[in-house]
Amino acid sequence: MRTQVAIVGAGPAGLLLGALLHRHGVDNVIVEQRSPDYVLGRIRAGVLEQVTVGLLEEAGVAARLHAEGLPHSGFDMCFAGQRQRIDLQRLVGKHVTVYGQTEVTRDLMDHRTAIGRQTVYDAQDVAVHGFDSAHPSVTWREGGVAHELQADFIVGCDGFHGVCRASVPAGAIQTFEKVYPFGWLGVLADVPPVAHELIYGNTERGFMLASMRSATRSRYYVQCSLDDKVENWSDDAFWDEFRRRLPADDAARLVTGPSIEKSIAPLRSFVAEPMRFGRLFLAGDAAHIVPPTGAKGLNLAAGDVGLLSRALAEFYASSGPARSAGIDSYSQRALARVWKAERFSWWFTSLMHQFPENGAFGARMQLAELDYLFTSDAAQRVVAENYVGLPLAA
Ligand code: RFL
Ligand code: PHB
Repeated sequence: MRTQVAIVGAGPAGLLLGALLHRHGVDNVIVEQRSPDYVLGRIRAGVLEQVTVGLLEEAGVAARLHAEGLPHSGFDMCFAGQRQRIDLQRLVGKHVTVYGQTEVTRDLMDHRTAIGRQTVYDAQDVAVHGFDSAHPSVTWREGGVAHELQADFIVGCDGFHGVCRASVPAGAIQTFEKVYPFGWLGVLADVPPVAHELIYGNTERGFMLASMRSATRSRYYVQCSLDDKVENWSDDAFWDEFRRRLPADDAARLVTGPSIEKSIAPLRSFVAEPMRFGRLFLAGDAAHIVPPTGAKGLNLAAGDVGLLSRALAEFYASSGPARSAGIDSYSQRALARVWKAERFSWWFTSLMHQFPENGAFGARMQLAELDYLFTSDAAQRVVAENYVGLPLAA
C-alpha cells in the first residue's frame, strides 16, 4: 500500500490532520492500534480555543460544534472565600467553546467515513521504518497478517505512549519533564452544571474545577493524592468532597447523580525536542504533555497539525527548493507555541493547587499572587490572553 502521508494514531491530532490534508488534496492513511469504540470512550478535554474551532471549520467538521457547542466568554477563579470572574471577552475580545473531545472525535470520524479516506483500526505491533531515508514506511499486523504502508512522510499522532517518539534514536531527541505530586479525580454525570461558566478553585482541601459538556452534563474534578485509587471513591464520597470545595452559594445549588465515568489522571509537563526527525514528524501528545489546568492539551494538538498540514500542503503544491520551507521550520514554529502553553499550564497549575511540600513561604507566595491577580486588570489580561490561546502564526 502507498500514500503521501502516513499518520500513526486516530486521536484528535491524527484525525484532524487527515481531514486538513484531505482539504488540500493530500492523500493520507491513518493507522490506529485501538478500535473506534475505544477511541470514542476516552473522556478527556472539554474547552476549545478559537484557533481550534477555526481549524475544525477549515476541515469542514464544525457544523455540530456550532449547533451544540457552548460559547463561554469568561470563567471564575476562587480562593479563600473570594471570587473573581476572568472576563475573556472584555479583556481580550475572545471566547472559548465548551464542546467535548469525544464529540470532536466523533465528528472527525464521521467526516472521514464520508470522504472515504482509509483508517486502519485494531492494528497490532505498529512500527515505523526508514524515516531517515527517502522511503519511510509503517508496518503492522491485522489478525496475524502483516501489512506495509509506504509513504513520503510519517506523522506520529500516537499520543504520549506511542511508538513514533520511542523509535527515534536516543541521541537525536531531548526531553524535558516535570511530574506533579498529585492527580485529578474526575467525574462525568448527567446533572445540570452547577454554574453557567467554569469555576476553578484553590481551597484548603485542594484544587477543584466545575466544568461541563452541555446544559445537562457536568464534568467535575478534585485534586487527589497520586496513590489514590478510583475504587476508594464512591459517588457519594466524591460529591461530599466536591461540595466542600465549592463556594458556599454553588454548593447549595449543586445537583448530584450517578457518575457515568470516574477516573484519576496524573499531572505532567513534558516536551520532546525537536518535533521532526528526517521524514518523521511528531504532533500532539506524542511530542508534549501539559497538566490539564489550562485546558491546553487538545488545543495544542490541533495547533500542531494546523501548522503541519499547511507546511505539507505547500510542499505538494510547489516545486523547487522553497517547497520545503514550511516543513523545515515546523518543529521550531510548533515548539515556540508549545513552550508558551507549557509555561501557562505549569503556572496555572502552580497557582491553583495545594503544595504542602512548598511550606509556609510557598503558600504565602500563592496567596499573594492570587490577591494580585484578583485586583489587577493587567494580571487578568495576561491570564485571559493565554487561556483563549495564542495565535497560530506566532
Ligand atoms: P491521543 O488522544 O492520546 O491519541 C493518540 C492515538 O494514538 C493511538 N496510538 C497508536 N496508534 C497506532 N500505533 C501505536 N503504537 C499507538 N499508540 C497509541 C492511541 O490509541 C490514540 O487513539 O493524542 P492526540 O491526538 O495528540 O490528542 C491529544 C489530546 O487527547 C490530549 O492532549 C488531551 O486529551 C489531554 N487531556 C486533556 N486536555 C485538555 O485540554 N483538557 C482536559 O480536561 C484533558 N483531560 C487529557 C485529559 C488527557 C488524559 N490522558 C492522556 C490520560 C484527561 C486524560 C485522562
Ligand atoms: C474539562 O471540561 O474536562 C476541563 C475543562 C477545563 C480544564 C480542564 C478540563 O482546564
